[in-house]
Amino acid sequence: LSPEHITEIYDSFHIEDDRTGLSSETLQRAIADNLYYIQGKFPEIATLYDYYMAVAYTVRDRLLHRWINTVKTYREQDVKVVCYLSAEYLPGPHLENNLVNLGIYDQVQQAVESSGLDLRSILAQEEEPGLGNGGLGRLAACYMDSLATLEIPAIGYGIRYEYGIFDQEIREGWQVEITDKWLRLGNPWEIPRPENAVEVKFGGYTEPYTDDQGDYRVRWIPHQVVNGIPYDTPISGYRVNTTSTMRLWKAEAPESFDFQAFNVGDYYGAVDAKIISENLTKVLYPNDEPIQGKQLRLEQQYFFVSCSLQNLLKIHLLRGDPIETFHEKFVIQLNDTHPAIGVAELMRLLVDEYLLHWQKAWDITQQAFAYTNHTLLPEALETWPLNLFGSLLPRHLEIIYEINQRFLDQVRLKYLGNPDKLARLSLIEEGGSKRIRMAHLACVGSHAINGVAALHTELLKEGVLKDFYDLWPHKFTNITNGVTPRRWMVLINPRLTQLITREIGETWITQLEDFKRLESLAEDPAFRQEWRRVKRAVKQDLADYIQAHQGLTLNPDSIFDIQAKRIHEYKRQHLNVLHIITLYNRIKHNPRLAVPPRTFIFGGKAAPGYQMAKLIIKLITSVGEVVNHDPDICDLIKVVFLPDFNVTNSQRIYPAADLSEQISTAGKEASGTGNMKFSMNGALTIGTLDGANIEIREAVEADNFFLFGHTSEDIVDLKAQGYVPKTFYNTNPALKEAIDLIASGYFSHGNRALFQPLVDQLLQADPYCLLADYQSYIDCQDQVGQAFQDQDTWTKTAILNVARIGRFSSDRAIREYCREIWWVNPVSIHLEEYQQAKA
Ligand code: 8GP
Repeated sequence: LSPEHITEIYDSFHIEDDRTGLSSETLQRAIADNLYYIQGKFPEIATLYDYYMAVAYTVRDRLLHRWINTVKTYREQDVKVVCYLSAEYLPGPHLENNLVNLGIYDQVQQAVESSGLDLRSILAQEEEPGLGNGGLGRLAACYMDSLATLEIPAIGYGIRYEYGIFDQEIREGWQVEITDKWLRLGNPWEIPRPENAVEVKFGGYTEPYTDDQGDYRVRWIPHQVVNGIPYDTPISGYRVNTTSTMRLWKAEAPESFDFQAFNVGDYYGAVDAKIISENLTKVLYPNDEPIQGKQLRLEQQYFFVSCSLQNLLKIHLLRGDPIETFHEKFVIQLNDTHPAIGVAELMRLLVDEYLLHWQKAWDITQQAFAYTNHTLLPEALETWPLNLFGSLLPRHLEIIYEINQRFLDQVRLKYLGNPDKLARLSLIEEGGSKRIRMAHLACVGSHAINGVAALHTELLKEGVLKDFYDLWPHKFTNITNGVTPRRWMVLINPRLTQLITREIGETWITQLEDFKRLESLAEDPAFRQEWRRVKRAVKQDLADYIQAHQGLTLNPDSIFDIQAKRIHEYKRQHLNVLHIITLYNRIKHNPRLAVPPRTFIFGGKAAPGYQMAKLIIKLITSVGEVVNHDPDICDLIKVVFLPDFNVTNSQRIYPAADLSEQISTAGKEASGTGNMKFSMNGALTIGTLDGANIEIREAVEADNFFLFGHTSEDIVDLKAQGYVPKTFYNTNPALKEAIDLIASGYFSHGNRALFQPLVDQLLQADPYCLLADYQSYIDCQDQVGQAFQDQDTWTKTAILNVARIGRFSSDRAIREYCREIWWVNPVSIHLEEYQQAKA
């Protein structure tokens, strides 16, 4: 359009009050309107879900004009943008979060109530997007929230999985996986943009040619082309106009029919091709399973990365900027190695499609990318078999060879006559069958590499990435994770939010360090009493929920001792179980034993192919079956497994905890973020010196944290000396009794075989050193039990935990990324005046 036409359109453009107004009357009108015109329903036949959709569209309208102004401002001001590339996002339900961020919770509640409805039951209709496995995906969502709140220009790119992480049901104590059909009833938050579709190539071969300048060039003749369709979801910031974009890609066949196949009579073959393309974004891969041979997973990674980079280059050129300044306008964060293929893809785009010279393209690439590592577990470090990689991405394989050759030439100069060093650093793993090391590609192609907690970054530098650290120490930084206080406090714990805000004001919501002002209140007995009253009420809420859903009666005055996270041997849910059995045995031996009542609550999914993790779930539920119904126990111990741990369910859990279990083997948990959510909501932590626990303990101070277990150094030494778990078993009667009870079939109706694999693993290998940490854990739990008897001191400690947790806000983490890695600045968004007047 000509500029005159555009001005004309703007002049005639009017945003109706019904789409922007924030008064409860206007909102009520808008909801009725959307029910009628979007859902096509009238009140007599509308379902609660229809109302949810009507409210969601009403709120989305309010976001849209902030979103449009955001996009417009970034376009006009030529700002530098953060591009977060992540194969996973776990944003949780959008509606309530948007109400909080826009500051219209009360108005919408009133509007809904005037129509005779209840907001909580409308909110409960929302199906959350389960587009991630756990920590890594949820971190991406917290960072999107903080980026918008801090007014940092950002786009989050990812995959629009049709089926997210499976829903978990528990049947006869076992996990059963159910397909997550989250899109079944429609998704009001996303806007498809088919006009911005891009093409992604796969397979085929490459051929050299000489360009007009006489330069040697390569072109890629693919075997298959898939279309990427972007679906945009607006991400609101807290009480700012900035509304960022989460852009997720869906795969589609370029043509709905392959006409050639159709014409020769192969109708079904033609439809097959369509199905094959669309399979690409069908399902999220669960982690903790070997990725060996999962070609589709590599296809997914390349697909979303290629779509995203093509999209970025297009935005850059549309803004009228020359291709050479790409890295000045965009910085691309790799959320783990899943999008690391982006390094080779950007090189391909710059060299093959935009015809830059290699060195220029490489400078741009290295300056654009940065890489975050999220795990030290060797089984999670991605490598791809060379032949699989080459047949899927022949051009990228050539590019990786070239990157590697130039890189190793540099290494050779630095480490004369050290072939081991070369082999260790190479992007290609030699030996049996060659593989591409994605972490190495990420390191070589990035200007910054970070771990997610202080210990984790140190271990990266000493361990898996040591050779890279020796080569480029300046590239390494630590950025300890954080979580957003908007969702993880304001939204999930309104009672505590109100109490805190009444005392210290509301600045903490965006400056969590202001929680410091609670310190002096910890000394105030009246405040402590109110705090306790809030905690009691929140625990009662969870007890009611469990009563209603599982028919179990819980004692809200017992210690709510909670472990909620993915089920994994390194996270040691079974160590927690050993403690439960130990307590059980003690009470059985001495029925008059004075122990404070405890409710053990577990939540978490096991990867569908991870048998040992599934057996741990079965162990928890089986121990619960016995303990919960044993009259000798007099309800002193209750064990609950809450099915289907996801963002929605986790929101009921964190506020209700007295004790947060963070008991991974030291050196294994990169950071943890659940530890921060529990502590922020006033739980005390029992934990090892692992991940961010170390920094949390430093922040809240040692006296206010229950520490146990071997350090990561101890664990290394222990293993170096030849760890023999049996020794601990043979010399510790309580431990032996607990393990023997499992082995005896006591918890499995006499079936000794059931838990044998778990018992064998502990006695023969115990790779995560449960037995070595057992006694220290039990002693520490005894201290917890003691401490809980003194409710007043316990409360004081809880308040101090909250007061000192400010550092673990994702706002702090994002500020650090901005300052140290991204070099980006905030940009304020002003709503155009006539719109502002209306608002
Ligand atoms: C997780 C880490 O396990 C956790 O400690 C950390 O808090 C979180 O990332 C955010 O940094 N890592 C993963 O979820 C992960 O590595 N997933 C990929 C292996 C699939």
